[in-house]
Amino acid sequence: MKMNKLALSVLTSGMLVGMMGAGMTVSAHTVARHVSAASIKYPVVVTTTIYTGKQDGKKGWPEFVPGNFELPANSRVELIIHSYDDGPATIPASDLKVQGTVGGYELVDGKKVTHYSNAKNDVAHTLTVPSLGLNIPIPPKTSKEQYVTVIAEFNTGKASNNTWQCEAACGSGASGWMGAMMTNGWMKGAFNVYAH
Ligand SMILES: [Cu+2]
Repeated sequence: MKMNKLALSVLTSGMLVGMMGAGMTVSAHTVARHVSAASIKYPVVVTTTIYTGKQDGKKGWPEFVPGNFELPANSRVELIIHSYDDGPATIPASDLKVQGTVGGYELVDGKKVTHYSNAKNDVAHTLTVPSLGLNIPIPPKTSKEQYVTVIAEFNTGKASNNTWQCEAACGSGASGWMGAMMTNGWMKGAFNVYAH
């Protein structure tokens, strides 16, 4: 398991703004595991990036970096997902709706979105946590942009151990559910909420 699989990108808004102001790039590979309880600011900003198999060097294996998450309990989280993937994948009808977020929507490149359609091929991946009722679909990036940005806010609730899974068939094999879809830290992983 690579180190970056364990790296967790919890940054406070203030830190993020500070880093941007300093001209630094926020990298999911280098940020701290999580902030200490005393220094938690709200909302907690978490970033992850979806890279294609071409980018990560494993053909047909797209991945979330980081692909495991640990979040403070009873906190408002702003999850920022950047995705470089332009390929749509089929997802179960039950996962087409944005669920569990504040207001029931997510922002896609700044626009409010509440649901998606398989017919329009408009989902590439999802970050779905069934035990938390959370479903965040991620559309393919358009040809006009380097990556698409999805922002969703949600409340973590009490401490719990959860697993997230991408519900879009983006992996390998005839079903699209092999490879990355079955591998922790790629298209599934931990989504744990810790007491603090
Ligand atoms: Cu996926």
